[in-house]
Amino acid sequence: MNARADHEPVVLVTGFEPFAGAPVNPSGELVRRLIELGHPDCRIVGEVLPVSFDRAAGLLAAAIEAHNPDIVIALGLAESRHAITPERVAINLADAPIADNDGDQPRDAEIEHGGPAARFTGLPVKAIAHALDAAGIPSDISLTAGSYVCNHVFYQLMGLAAARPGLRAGFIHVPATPQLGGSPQFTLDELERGIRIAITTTLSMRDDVAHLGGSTH
Ligand code: PCA
Repeated sequence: MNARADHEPVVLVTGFEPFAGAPVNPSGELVRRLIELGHPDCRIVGEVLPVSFDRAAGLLAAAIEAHNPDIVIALGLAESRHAITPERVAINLADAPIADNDGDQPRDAEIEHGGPAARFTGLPVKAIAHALDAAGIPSDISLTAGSYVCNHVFYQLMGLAAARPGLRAGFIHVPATPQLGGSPQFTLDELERGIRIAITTTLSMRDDVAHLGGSTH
Protein backbone atom coordinates (compact mmCIF):
# COMPACT_ATOMS: atom_id res chain seq x y z
CA MET A 1 0.00 0.00 0.00
CA ASN A 2 1.31 3.41 -0.76
CA ALA A 3 0.71 6.45 1.44
CA ARG A 4 -2.03 7.76 -0.81
CA ALA A 5 -4.03 4.53 -1.01
CA ASP A 6 -6.50 5.52 1.71
CA HIS A 7 -7.71 8.75 0.14
CA GLU A 8 -10.22 9.18 -2.66
CA PRO A 9 -8.10 9.37 -5.79
CA VAL A 10 -8.21 12.60 -7.76
CA VAL A 11 -8.28 12.22 -11.53
CA LEU A 12 -7.59 15.27 -13.70
CA VAL A 13 -9.10 14.89 -17.16
CA THR A 14 -8.19 17.42 -19.82
CA GLY A 15 -9.47 18.01 -23.34
CA PHE A 16 -9.24 20.72 -25.96
CA GLU A 17 -11.30 23.54 -27.40
CA PRO A 18 -12.44 23.25 -31.04
CA PHE A 19 -9.79 23.96 -33.69
CA ALA A 20 -9.31 24.07 -37.46
CA GLY A 21 -12.75 25.64 -37.91
CA ALA A 22 -14.63 22.67 -36.40
CA PRO A 23 -17.76 23.53 -34.39
CA VAL A 24 -16.92 21.24 -31.45
CA ASN A 25 -14.14 19.12 -30.02
CA PRO A 26 -15.39 15.88 -28.44
CA SER A 27 -12.35 15.80 -26.12
CA GLY A 28 -13.50 19.04 -24.45
CA GLU A 29 -17.12 17.85 -24.41
CA LEU A 30 -16.02 14.69 -22.60
CA VAL A 31 -14.28 16.75 -19.91
CA ARG A 32 -17.44 18.78 -19.30
CA ARG A 33 -19.53 15.62 -19.08
CA LEU A 34 -17.19 13.82 -16.74
CA ILE A 35 -16.99 16.82 -14.40
CA GLU A 36 -20.78 17.07 -14.36
CA LEU A 37 -21.55 13.37 -13.91
CA GLY A 38 -18.54 12.33 -11.84
CA HIS A 39 -17.18 8.82 -11.39
CA PRO A 40 -18.01 6.45 -8.51
CA ASP A 41 -14.40 5.52 -7.78
CA CYS A 42 -12.65 8.90 -7.75
CA ARG A 43 -13.02 12.66 -7.71
CA ILE A 44 -12.93 14.01 -11.24
CA VAL A 45 -11.51 17.44 -11.93
CA GLY A 46 -11.07 18.82 -15.41
CA GLU A 47 -9.71 21.49 -17.66
CA VAL A 48 -10.48 22.34 -21.28
CA LEU A 49 -7.23 23.56 -22.82
CA PRO A 50 -6.77 26.00 -25.71
CA VAL A 51 -5.33 24.58 -28.93
CA SER A 52 -2.25 26.72 -28.42
CA PHE A 53 1.40 25.71 -28.48
CA ASP A 54 2.19 28.69 -26.30
CA ARG A 55 -0.52 28.42 -23.63
CA ALA A 56 -1.82 24.85 -23.28
CA ALA A 57 0.98 23.25 -21.28
CA GLY A 58 1.21 26.18 -18.82
CA LEU A 59 -2.51 25.86 -18.08
CA LEU A 60 -2.10 22.12 -17.65
CA ALA A 61 0.78 22.67 -15.21
CA ALA A 62 -1.37 25.15 -13.25
CA ALA A 63 -4.23 22.62 -13.06
CA ILE A 64 -1.84 19.97 -11.75
CA GLU A 65 -0.57 22.41 -9.10
CA ALA A 66 -4.11 23.38 -8.14
CA HIS A 67 -5.60 19.87 -7.88
CA ASN A 68 -2.60 17.70 -7.00
CA PRO A 69 -4.09 14.74 -8.91
CA ASP A 70 -3.13 11.08 -8.60
CA ILE A 71 -3.83 10.51 -12.28
CA VAL A 72 -3.90 12.81 -15.30
CA ILE A 73 -5.63 11.62 -18.46
CA ALA A 74 -5.24 14.14 -21.26
CA LEU A 75 -7.63 13.74 -24.19
CA GLY A 76 -7.50 15.07 -27.73
CA LEU A 77 -9.31 14.58 -31.01
CA ALA A 78 -7.76 12.51 -33.82
CA GLU A 79 -10.45 12.91 -36.45
CA SER A 80 -9.21 10.32 -38.92
CA ARG A 81 -9.01 7.47 -36.39
CA HIS A 82 -11.66 4.79 -35.97
CA ALA A 83 -10.84 3.72 -32.43
CA ILE A 84 -10.02 5.07 -28.99
CA THR A 85 -6.23 5.21 -29.06
CA PRO A 86 -4.19 5.39 -25.85
CA GLU A 87 -0.87 6.95 -26.80
CA ARG A 88 2.31 5.16 -25.82
CA VAL A 89 4.93 7.82 -26.51
CA ALA A 90 5.40 11.57 -26.94
CA ILE A 91 8.27 12.96 -29.04
CA ASN A 92 10.32 16.14 -28.68
CA LEU A 93 9.07 17.65 -31.93
CA ALA A 94 6.67 20.46 -32.82
CA ASP A 95 5.92 20.37 -36.54
CA ALA A 96 2.45 21.79 -37.11
CA PRO A 97 0.61 20.99 -40.35
CA ILE A 98 -1.77 23.91 -39.64
CA ALA A 99 -1.67 27.00 -37.45
CA ASP A 100 -2.97 26.67 -33.89
CA ASN A 101 -5.80 28.83 -32.52
CA ASP A 102 -3.32 31.65 -31.79
CA GLY A 103 -2.03 31.61 -35.38
CA ASP A 104 1.27 29.95 -34.42
CA GLN A 105 2.69 27.19 -36.61
CA PRO A 106 6.04 25.91 -35.34
CA ARG A 107 7.94 23.82 -37.88
CA ASP A 108 10.78 21.36 -37.26
CA ALA A 109 11.18 22.64 -33.69
CA GLU A 110 12.17 20.93 -30.48
CA ILE A 111 9.59 21.24 -27.70
CA GLU A 112 12.28 21.31 -25.00
CA HIS A 113 15.72 22.28 -26.21
CA GLY A 114 18.02 19.34 -25.45
CA GLY A 115 15.18 17.33 -23.89
CA PRO A 116 14.90 13.56 -24.39
CA ALA A 117 13.78 12.52 -27.87
CA ALA A 118 10.82 10.67 -26.41
CA ARG A 119 8.88 10.26 -23.18
CA PHE A 120 6.71 7.24 -22.52
CA THR A 121 3.22 7.21 -21.06
CA GLY A 122 2.65 6.49 -17.39
CA LEU A 123 -0.75 4.92 -18.07
CA PRO A 124 -1.23 1.14 -18.41
CA VAL A 125 -2.15 1.46 -22.09
CA LYS A 126 -2.15 -2.28 -22.81
CA ALA A 127 -4.54 -2.95 -19.94
CA ILE A 128 -6.73 -0.04 -21.05
CA ALA A 129 -6.87 -1.36 -24.64
CA HIS A 130 -7.74 -4.87 -23.38
CA ALA A 131 -10.50 -3.50 -21.15
CA LEU A 132 -11.95 -1.49 -24.03
CA ASP A 133 -11.85 -4.53 -26.31
CA ALA A 134 -13.59 -6.61 -23.64
CA ALA A 135 -16.34 -3.98 -23.48
CA GLY A 136 -16.77 -4.10 -27.28
CA ILE A 137 -15.26 -0.64 -27.82
CA PRO A 138 -12.76 -0.41 -30.71
CA SER A 139 -9.33 0.55 -29.43
CA ASP A 140 -5.72 0.51 -30.59
CA ILE A 141 -2.51 1.43 -28.84
CA SER A 142 -1.01 4.31 -30.82
CA LEU A 143 2.71 4.80 -31.31
CA THR A 144 2.38 8.40 -32.46
CA ALA A 145 0.49 11.32 -31.00
CA GLY A 146 1.49 13.36 -34.07
CA SER A 147 3.55 16.55 -33.94
CA TYR A 148 0.80 19.11 -33.32
CA VAL A 149 -0.59 20.52 -30.05
CA CYS A 150 -1.63 17.15 -28.57
CA ASN A 151 1.88 15.69 -28.75
CA HIS A 152 3.22 19.01 -27.44
CA VAL A 153 1.00 18.83 -24.35
CA PHE A 154 1.65 15.10 -23.89
CA TYR A 155 5.44 15.56 -24.01
CA GLN A 156 5.33 18.36 -21.42
CA LEU A 157 2.81 16.47 -19.29
CA MET A 158 5.25 13.57 -19.02
CA GLY A 159 8.00 16.02 -18.04
CA LEU A 160 5.77 17.39 -15.27
CA ALA A 161 4.85 13.86 -14.14
CA ALA A 162 8.52 12.87 -13.89
CA ALA A 163 8.93 15.61 -11.28
CA ARG A 164 5.95 14.39 -9.21
CA PRO A 165 6.49 10.88 -7.87
CA GLY A 166 3.21 9.00 -7.61
CA LEU A 167 1.51 10.93 -10.41
CA ARG A 168 0.47 8.68 -13.28
CA ALA A 169 -0.25 10.50 -16.51
CA GLY A 170 -0.77 9.97 -20.20
CA PHE A 171 -2.71 10.84 -23.29
CA ILE A 172 -5.62 9.28 -25.17
CA HIS A 173 -6.78 10.36 -28.63
CA VAL A 174 -10.48 9.95 -29.36
CA PRO A 175 -12.10 9.66 -32.80
CA ALA A 176 -14.68 12.00 -34.32
CA THR A 177 -18.34 12.11 -33.26
CA PRO A 178 -21.38 12.80 -35.51
CA GLN A 179 -21.32 16.50 -34.52
CA LEU A 180 -18.24 16.81 -36.74
CA GLY A 181 -20.01 15.48 -39.86
CA GLY A 182 -18.94 12.52 -41.98
CA SER A 183 -19.92 9.04 -40.82
CA PRO A 184 -18.12 8.46 -37.54
CA GLN A 185 -18.67 5.26 -35.63
CA PHE A 186 -18.68 6.76 -32.16
CA THR A 187 -21.25 8.83 -30.33
CA LEU A 188 -20.20 11.03 -27.43
CA ASP A 189 -21.97 8.53 -25.12
CA GLU A 190 -19.75 5.71 -26.40
CA LEU A 191 -16.61 7.79 -26.02
CA GLU A 192 -17.67 8.67 -22.48
CA ARG A 193 -18.12 4.98 -21.71
CA GLY A 194 -14.66 4.29 -23.11
CA ILE A 195 -12.94 7.01 -21.10
CA ARG A 196 -14.72 5.84 -17.94
CA ILE A 197 -13.26 2.37 -18.61
CA ALA A 198 -9.80 3.91 -19.08
CA ILE A 199 -10.15 5.67 -15.71
CA THR A 200 -11.42 2.55 -13.93
CA THR A 201 -8.64 0.42 -15.41
CA THR A 202 -5.95 2.90 -14.36
CA LEU A 203 -7.40 3.14 -10.85
CA SER A 204 -7.59 -0.65 -10.54
CA MET A 205 -3.90 -0.94 -11.32
CA ARG A 206 -2.82 1.61 -8.78
CA ASP A 207 -0.38 -0.71 -7.04
CA ASP A 208 1.06 -2.05 -10.28
CA VAL A 209 3.87 -0.61 -12.30
CA ALA A 210 3.00 0.41 -15.85
CA HIS A 211 6.51 0.09 -17.25
CA LEU A 212 6.59 1.84 -20.65
CA GLY A 213 2.79 1.59 -20.67
CA GLY A 214 2.82 -2.19 -20.61
CA SER A 215 1.09 -4.49 -18.16
CA THR A 216 3.03 -6.34 -15.52
CA HIS A 217 0.87 -9.43 -15.81
N1 PCA B 1 -6.35 17.40 -31.41
C1 PCA B 1 -5.17 18.05 -31.95
C2 PCA B 1 -4.94 19.24 -31.06
C3 PCA B 1 -6.19 19.43 -30.28
C4 PCA B 1 -6.97 18.19 -30.50
O1 PCA B 1 -8.02 17.90 -29.94
C5 PCA B 1 -3.95 17.10 -32.02
O2 PCA B 1 -4.16 15.88 -32.20
O3 PCA B 1 -2.82 17.56 -31.93
